[in-house]
Amino acid sequence: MVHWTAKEKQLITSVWGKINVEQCGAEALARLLIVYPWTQRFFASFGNLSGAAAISGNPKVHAHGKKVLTSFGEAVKNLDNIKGTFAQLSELHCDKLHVDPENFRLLGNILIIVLGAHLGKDFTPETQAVWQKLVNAVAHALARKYH
Ligand code: HEG
Repeated sequence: MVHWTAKEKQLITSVWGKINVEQCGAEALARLLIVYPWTQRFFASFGNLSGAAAISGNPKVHAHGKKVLTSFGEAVKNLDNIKGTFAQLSELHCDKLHVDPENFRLLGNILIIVLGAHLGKDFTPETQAVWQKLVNAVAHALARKYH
């Protein structure tokens, strides 16, 4: 199990309190689809993904990005049980959605970039390192039920 110090927990919740989940979630998913275009294959039902402008303006991308980051927020609220929190979602992504778990790491790293862009100098190296630890833990938990 990943262990969190009181300081780490405080840095995580402080960032979470500062960000707009809808906006950052939409932006992170859009960037994933733009920077790693092969990830578009999982979202064939989302309509027009032809190019950065279409992706960024796509309402389904926006809604799904919000959904994903809101779900990510369950990790923030359950730092001491991230594996349990994502057990069902891990099964869903493996068995039903067939999402390659490498994509969880890609999205986590993009989320770090989006947070840095939104927080500016508030995103200190210490905060960045803790968030890197968090996105790694979430990616690991989401990949855990894969077989
Ligand atoms: Mg996933 C559905 C969470 C990364 C592809 N994702 C979902 C749902 C949640 C979720 C809560 C809705 C589940 C439901 O309907 O019951 N996803 C989630 C998290 C993360 C993540 C927390 C990582 C932090 N997802 C992720 C990545 C991909 C992906 C990286 C693909 C590149 N998710 C995916 C797809 C669906 C979901 C294709 C179904 C979308 C739909 O058709 O509505």
